[in-house]
Amino acid sequence: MKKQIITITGAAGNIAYSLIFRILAGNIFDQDTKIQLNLLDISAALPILMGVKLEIEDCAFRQLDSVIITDKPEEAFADSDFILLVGAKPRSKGMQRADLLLDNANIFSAQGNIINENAKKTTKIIVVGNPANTNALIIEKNTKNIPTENISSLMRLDQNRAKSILSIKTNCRVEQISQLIVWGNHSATQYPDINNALINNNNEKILSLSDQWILDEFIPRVQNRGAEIIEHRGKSSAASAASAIHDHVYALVNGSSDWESMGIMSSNSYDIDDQIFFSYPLNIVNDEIKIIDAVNLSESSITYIKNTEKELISERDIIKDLL
Ligand code: NAX
Repeated sequence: MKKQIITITGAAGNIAYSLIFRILAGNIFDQDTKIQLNLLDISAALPILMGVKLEIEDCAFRQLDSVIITDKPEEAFADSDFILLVGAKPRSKGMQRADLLLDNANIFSAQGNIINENAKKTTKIIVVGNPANTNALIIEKNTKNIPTENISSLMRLDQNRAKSILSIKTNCRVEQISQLIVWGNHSATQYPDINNALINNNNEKILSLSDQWILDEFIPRVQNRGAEIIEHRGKSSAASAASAIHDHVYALVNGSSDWESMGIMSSNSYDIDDQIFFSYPLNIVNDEIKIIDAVNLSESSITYIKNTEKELISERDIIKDLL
């Protein structure tokens, strides 16, 4: 029997409540592969985790092997094939962004050290808790035993949002759209780049879109979609975030024929500072993530890209003591 161990942190939270069921009902692995879930949260959340475990069992998922619930990161990370770092502190009323950054940075640096000591070298780490890209950098610096290329941060939610907004505008299906990517940070400075996008492998429809729609509607709508969801739901994105994490892990396992957006350690590609996690257009082939070279960038695209790079450098400055 083949088995994959998936660790989810923040497992008593909102995203996890969708994510767990999306993974177990999904098609990331072939149907003969069983899944062991290691669910980690803080001690106060253990009763909730017990309720979640009972619900998982009640689904009688064919692919489920077992569920471990724990407040001990050492136990949660042991032997894991995928570590989904979702758990983080939410921003409370009156809290400054820098304080949140530091609070969450401390969580990620502590978890990085424990992963380094307890996880397999081959484990793949996906950082979701915000600020996801900068937390991924902290994880990278604190997991010397794990190859850098095994660490990525979630940008697929932003990419999915861009695809769905474009599909509604152009009256086409999402699967007809390709090469639509998001550069930079998972924040309002991200750059959803429509310039290389295709519909049915053709750029005619994209070229017919007005600059006014792209600049004043499409880009800001994708950048601020998280806030738009909060405005309507009174809560942040959870089901769509979970679905995007599923898609991200699916692409890591099965590869991707389309361009993917993920935060990965920059290696000066596209002249971006080499010590930040930056979302690039990527291909994933045979378990290897490769930045797509020579994507066409207009002057305006470079301005957007430099702006989001600047934000990531300033986030890094705030947490530099933890690197
Ligand atoms: P919730 O507040 O519902 O859940 C967070 C959970 O993390 C809680 O159960 C909490 O007890 C747990 N937690 C806190 N500290 C922990 C620790 N040290 N170890 C283990 N668990 C810990 O938040 P939720 O809506 O699930 O969002 C989780 C994170 O995802 C947030 O940081 C959020 O900002 C981020 N997001 C990132 C996205 C991305 O695309 N990268 C999109 C969605 C989401 O906004």
